[in-house]
Amino acid sequence: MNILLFIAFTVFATVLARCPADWNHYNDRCFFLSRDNETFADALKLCEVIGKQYGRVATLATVDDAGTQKHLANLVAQTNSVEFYIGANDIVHEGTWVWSSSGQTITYNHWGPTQPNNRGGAENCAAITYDAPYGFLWHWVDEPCTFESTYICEMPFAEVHSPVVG
Ligand SMILES: *[C@@H]1O[C@H](CO)[C@@H](O)[C@H](O)[C@H]1NC(C)=O
Ligand SMILES: [Ca+2]
Ligand SMILES: [Ca+2]
Repeated sequence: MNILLFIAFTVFATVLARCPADWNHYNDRCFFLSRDNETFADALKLCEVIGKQYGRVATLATVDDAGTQKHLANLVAQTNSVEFYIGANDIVHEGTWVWSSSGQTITYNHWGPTQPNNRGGAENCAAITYDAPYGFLWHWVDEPCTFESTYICEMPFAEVHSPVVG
């Protein structure tokens, strides 16, 4: 094969594979469910490391509307884990919840009963959890950031670019 055609084909094939095989596509993002339990800081770091393998900036999931919440709830319900970190945290200012992706204050939330309660004055990281007897049906809970949990990474859904040739 002509080398330029080969390169063009490779680039084209790569951008068409917009979410890696083990990632889930929803709207403008790709999501990844971990199987490992990590602290919030380690989870965030690991998302970034995984994203770099695909040349993208990955972070913990930004659950910023009801559609994304519902989609992720359906996705995590298919796993054995009952708790997943998302990107919301109030580490910098107690009570001011921001997304790790953007630093922007959250505008949508899906807190469970009595959450966020900052129990012990030390709960600054959000997870979605299933605990039906307590009314948590993949609702959000604030946890100590040192709690080790599975987590959801996200990265942008790559745009389709024009192939190099053609
Ligand atoms: C993660 O933590 C959960 C809950 O404590 C546990 O059931 C599960 O086995 C852990 N997973 C790993 C991979 O350690
Ligand atoms: Ca807090
Ligand atoms: Ca809490």
